Amino acid sequence: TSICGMLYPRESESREVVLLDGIWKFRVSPTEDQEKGFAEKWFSTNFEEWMQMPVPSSYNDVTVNATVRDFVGWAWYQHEFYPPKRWWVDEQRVVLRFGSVHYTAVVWVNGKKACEHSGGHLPFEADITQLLLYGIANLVTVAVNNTLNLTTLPQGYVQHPNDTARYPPGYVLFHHDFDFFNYAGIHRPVYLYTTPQIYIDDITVITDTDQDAGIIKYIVEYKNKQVDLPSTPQCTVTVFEQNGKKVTSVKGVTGKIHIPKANFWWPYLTNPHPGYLYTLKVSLGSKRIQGEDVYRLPVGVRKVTWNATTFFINNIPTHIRGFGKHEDSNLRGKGLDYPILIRDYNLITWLGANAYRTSHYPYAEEALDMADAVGIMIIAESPACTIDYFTDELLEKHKEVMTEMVRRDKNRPSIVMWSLGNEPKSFRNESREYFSALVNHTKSLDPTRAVTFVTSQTADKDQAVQFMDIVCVNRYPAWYSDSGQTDLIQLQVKNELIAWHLKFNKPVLVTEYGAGSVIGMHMTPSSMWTEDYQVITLKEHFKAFDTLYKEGFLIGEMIWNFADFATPQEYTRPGGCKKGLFTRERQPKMAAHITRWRYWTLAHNS
Ligand code: GCB
Repeated sequence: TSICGMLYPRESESREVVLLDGIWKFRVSPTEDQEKGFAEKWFSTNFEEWMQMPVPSSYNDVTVNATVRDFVGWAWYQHEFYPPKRWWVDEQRVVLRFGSVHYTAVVWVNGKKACEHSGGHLPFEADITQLLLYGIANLVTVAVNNTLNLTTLPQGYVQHPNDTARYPPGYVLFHHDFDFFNYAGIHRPVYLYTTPQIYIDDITVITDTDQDAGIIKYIVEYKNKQVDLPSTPQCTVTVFEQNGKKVTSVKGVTGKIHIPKANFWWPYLTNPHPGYLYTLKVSLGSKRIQGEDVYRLPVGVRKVTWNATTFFINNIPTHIRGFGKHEDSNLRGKGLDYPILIRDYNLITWLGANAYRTSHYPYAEEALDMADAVGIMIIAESPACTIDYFTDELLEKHKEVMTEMVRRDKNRPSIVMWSLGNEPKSFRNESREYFSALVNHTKSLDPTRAVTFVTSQTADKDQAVQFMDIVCVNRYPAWYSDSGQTDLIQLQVKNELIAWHLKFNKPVLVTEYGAGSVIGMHMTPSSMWTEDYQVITLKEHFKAFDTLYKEGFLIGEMIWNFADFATPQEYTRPGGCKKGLFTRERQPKMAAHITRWRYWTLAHNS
């Protein structure tokens, strides 16, 4: 892990941002010779053969080629760019930043290695000032490998079957236990940005409320590329209202800002102005000596707390109404797409939801910017979906990922909980020490938010929930158990959730429940896979939840899933997971309409 900050690239009077997105050159390694690109140094000159590939996007569904769709191994991207000469004249520091590349990435600029990163859902960057050439084309090459193994997050398995009667020699099978397609490629924007030589490397804010006043504690970290820095650079921090009006200004690289009668950050539908964001303008250095660096950070002032039964935002008990999501859409796979992103937020507010979980990995920063601004509470999940084997090596990787996640997202008001992972084999004894160590690590990085993970176990079997702040459970009565028996849902949900609360004396949140439906399929009496069955499944859960809210320990309900999404090919999935309220094209099923009715009713009654 690097100790640098990971601020989102933002333009300012001292910083330029250039987007390198577009159509890049792309090729895959021959299956039988995965090292070929390295041996032949594909990064040193322009590719001799290539196809065209959009960036950002998963590469899998864009071509008509099954080899590309199902590819496992090293795939290669290449692109040319021209840095403007003024960057050289003004002695700017230049950084190349990838929002995410799945899974392992090696990056070269002009034939020289710039950086490597492993982990498919978090940004990485490299200072490429010394690698740039001015006056001619610059070449960036990225090698991407989507192979997963027992020390990656998520885990995966590569098999080399040796039964020659059934498989040709050298045949490779790739397998994983998590339930979504292992899309790969350059998934999020690629930026070049500049800073002065003395620059703001990181900003950390922790906010609090005191009656109707807001408090922002901040730390600015800076770095210096020059050897002789005269003295500590000057730092000025100014807070602005959403309308641009100045609130106050303080000096120093650390400090505490007091805002009388503050506009707090509230979740959607709890306040006429949810998602209120101040702007924190940080100015570092003096114009006279070194040039000044300026960065503007959106800041929401709010406080997250909880006790044994209740979850509070700004001391107000808050129920969570939402769902699990995926970064998934037609053709683009997991590639960031602005129309899909904005459509999703329009559907989220149409539903009257106030929260979602970034199941099952950290989402694009652009998506979380929307959550901050709209007032959507986020349970930010790590990419640890379905851990089967707990080892020390995996724990180290998992800690590193939590460090990178918190570093990227620590300042976001929308994030109210960190989820360490989804449905690990937490009935195993080894999961106990593993999760206890991971909670401690995460709490040391961020003591202000709840830490949890999502279990699929029952209260008597689970070994890891005991260390968590909130009990988060996935249950599928009348789907994976007692298939077809929707009349059992209320009884089972009540008994299971009460058991959790009685055993651990913690608030309980249902993070997944639901049923699959193929849009347009109807039957009465209802039957699995029809829209009618999905509606009845949700309604039976609603009735159980209403009783449990009266018991006082249930803090919310989240449906699986917001929209249908791609899975590996399986005989249990008709073209993907169909538990969406919306189709993969983001059109409503019947279930979306009843959820909308429910969520708006809950919002009005709270
Ligand atoms: C689960 C998993 C989720 C799956 C879902 C399903 O428990 O957490 O990733 O997609 O069930 O539909 O099977």
